[in-house]
Amino acid sequence: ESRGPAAEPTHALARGPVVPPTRSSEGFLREFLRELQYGQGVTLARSSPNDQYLAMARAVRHYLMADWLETARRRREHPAKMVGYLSAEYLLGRQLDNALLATDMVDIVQEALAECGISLDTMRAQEVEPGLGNGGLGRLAACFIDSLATLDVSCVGYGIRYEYGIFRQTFVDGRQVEVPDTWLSFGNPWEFPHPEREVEVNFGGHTEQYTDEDGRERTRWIPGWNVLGVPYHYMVPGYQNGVVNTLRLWSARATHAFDLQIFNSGDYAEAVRAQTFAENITKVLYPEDSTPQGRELRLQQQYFFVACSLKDYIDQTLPPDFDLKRLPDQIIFQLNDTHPVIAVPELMRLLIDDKGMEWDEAWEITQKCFAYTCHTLLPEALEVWPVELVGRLLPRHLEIIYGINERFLEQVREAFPGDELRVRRMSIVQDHPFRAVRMAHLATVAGAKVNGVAELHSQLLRDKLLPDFAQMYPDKFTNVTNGVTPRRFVRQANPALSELISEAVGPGWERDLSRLSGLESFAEDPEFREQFRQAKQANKERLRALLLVRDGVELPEGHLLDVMVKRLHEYKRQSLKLLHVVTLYESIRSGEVAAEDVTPRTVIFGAKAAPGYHMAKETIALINAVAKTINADPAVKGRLAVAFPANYNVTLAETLIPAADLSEQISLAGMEASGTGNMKFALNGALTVGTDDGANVEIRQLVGDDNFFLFGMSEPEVAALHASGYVPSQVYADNPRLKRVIDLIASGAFTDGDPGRVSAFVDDLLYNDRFMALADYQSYIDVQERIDAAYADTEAWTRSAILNVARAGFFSSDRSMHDYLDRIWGAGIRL
Ligand code: B1N
Repeated sequence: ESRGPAAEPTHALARGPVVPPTRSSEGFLREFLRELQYGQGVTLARSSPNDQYLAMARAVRHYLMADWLETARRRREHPAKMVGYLSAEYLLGRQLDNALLATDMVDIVQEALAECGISLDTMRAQEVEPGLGNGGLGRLAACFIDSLATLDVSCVGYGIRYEYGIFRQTFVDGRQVEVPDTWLSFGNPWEFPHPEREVEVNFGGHTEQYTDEDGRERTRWIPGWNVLGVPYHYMVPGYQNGVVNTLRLWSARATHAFDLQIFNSGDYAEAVRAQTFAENITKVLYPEDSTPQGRELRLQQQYFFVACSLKDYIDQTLPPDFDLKRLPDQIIFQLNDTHPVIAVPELMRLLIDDKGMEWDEAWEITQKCFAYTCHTLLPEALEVWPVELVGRLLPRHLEIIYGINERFLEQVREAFPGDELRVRRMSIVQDHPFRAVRMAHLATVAGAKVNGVAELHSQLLRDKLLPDFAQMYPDKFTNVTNGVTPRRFVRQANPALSELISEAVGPGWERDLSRLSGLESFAEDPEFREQFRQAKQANKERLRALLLVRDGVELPEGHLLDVMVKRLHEYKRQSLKLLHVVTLYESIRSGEVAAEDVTPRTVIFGAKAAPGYHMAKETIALINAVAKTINADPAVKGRLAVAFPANYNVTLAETLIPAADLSEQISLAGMEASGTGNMKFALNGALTVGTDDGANVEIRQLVGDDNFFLFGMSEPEVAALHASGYVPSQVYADNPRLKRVIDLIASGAFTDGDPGRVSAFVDDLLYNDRFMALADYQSYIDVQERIDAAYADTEAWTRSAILNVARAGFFSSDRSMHDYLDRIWGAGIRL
């Protein structure tokens, strides 16, 4: 398709560069009113808040447009190596505030809106956040593309435009009920559809051999059906640096040919059904975090978006005459977990079948174009796809996977002669318990590099999850500890603290977070500590106001705010937190401690459970039941409260995290790959109570033992207990306090006297307890008692909190990106 006008423009305006609108409140007002009147087609007087929001969002967008077009031009004209970030999830969070911060327009916009009688806060509240991810993995992708734009690295994020993102969580009688996330229903001012850049994606059918003109034996894929992928572009602005990168999300449509064929057959209803069938592919985000269910539609989603992305890159982004031998000089595709790994055989297929390359050459190129990030240690989280399914959906890809595996296993046999057990362990195709493709093995064999997401995780990845591979390819394995963007999670989420930081260390720390170390000396300054406490207090007030209108919850004042927010999963051990809450409650109720002697504490939970995850849903119901009982009991009033606001998401996190005093990071050691919430809390001046797991290890090393509450078994201790045989019921029997707490829950004290509603939870703890909550119980109770005492020493606590902020600069995702550049993406990517 040709681009540009048919003839040379004659008017200066048409030749000139893109002119951004005037940066003043009047300039913005003009853009806003133009969008309202000409874009929405309403007058200010008749406009709804949604009209106003859409118009103002588009007006803000105008200020990014010149930079977006200029960044794209620059990248075309100086083609540096690009990062193609392949991720099935991007948990972006709201866009408006991020765009205002990137353009430094908050004040201008606020003033202009005030002239119209509109409050910026009302506008902010209109936006439904794009929830195109489940949790940490999706949010990480969003932080990474933010950092790459801020560092001016050429990057396109590729992903899926789910019509329904992560479900909205509601509670009915304390139990989770999922409601569809209709985030697109009021219009989306942040996306740019490009139907003219649609690409075709094939599925099904069979393969056949043929002889080409040069007499070569070749294979071709005769697909059974296909769909179209339409790209939607999103701006990814850097922080006040004139750079705007692109996020390209794909949406599925029925192909026109297919449509037309059926339409011509006269079966209108059938034509519409075909449409629906195709569009199903990007209909909904699978809501499993960490434990994907092997559903056919999910594999369709995965292949759909990587096929679109590779085709788009090769056919539309590279120059038309590009020599594909040089592909590794131009792109590195980063695989965000195994979800996009089907891109490996897809690139092989493109190079061999479509471009006529020989296998060995295509494989050499492919191996340089991919790198793989693993995000888990749970064996059940490693994706495997049944051979039968892959063969039916992607018959050519299955052949290619077999081809890769055959050659790979030959190398294994060469390196380890006679070790057939090893060959079977390492094979990309497993035979037991069913024949399936192991996507992590495929990614590891194909990837130039394989990384874990925190030091401990990378070590366990090498030693426990993929030891055979680490032995064979020691140089492939590396670590990049995760990070979070300081723009969204400090600057935007915590204006009070941000102002303090700027006063202390000067401006610009948002793009060089190592400068937070300049706060170190301020920890000793009583006046600064007082200001720091005031900032925390202001954030608590903000949270109070939000929870009151959002959830009808009234937070008590003056409490230690103890926060556990993350997906609900047994390995994360919300159950252990609950045992602590019931322990506190029981000790006051029984008169063991006087209420006046208890450090007042409010515990806040936020967690979605995968809809099919039974034990997780039982845990949610029990947390709500315990909260209801405790909050209604005058015996603990003013001393202990529990809140569980529904639908924890990025937007809530932005208000919740800055208000927290205590960050709960209590997974069983060796289970949480990294965690990223832990980093956000530390950067916002909460102290961590945590196990020696994931990135907690590095947080503790950096902030120091005195400023971190460590408890529980270490990973080697967990392994030893597993090996020696763990009997949770014995722990229960041996610990009278634990026994009282579990007996209280089991008695139905929190469930209207009904033990039936808690028996699944209790039985699992006593007779299974896969994640050893009972084994860590006493240690957890002990550390929480130390926390109560520590919180009472206000000055010492504040000093520790400041030191957490000062020493957590390492956890900027900008640093993570530098590490990817140094250790994985290699030379050729300009900075
Ligand atoms: O990825 C985060 C880590 O900080 C967390 O520790 C880790 O649990 C998380 C299948 C996942 N691992 N695996 C997933 C998500 C969705 C899905 O369908 C797996 N998420 C993580 C960032 O590194």
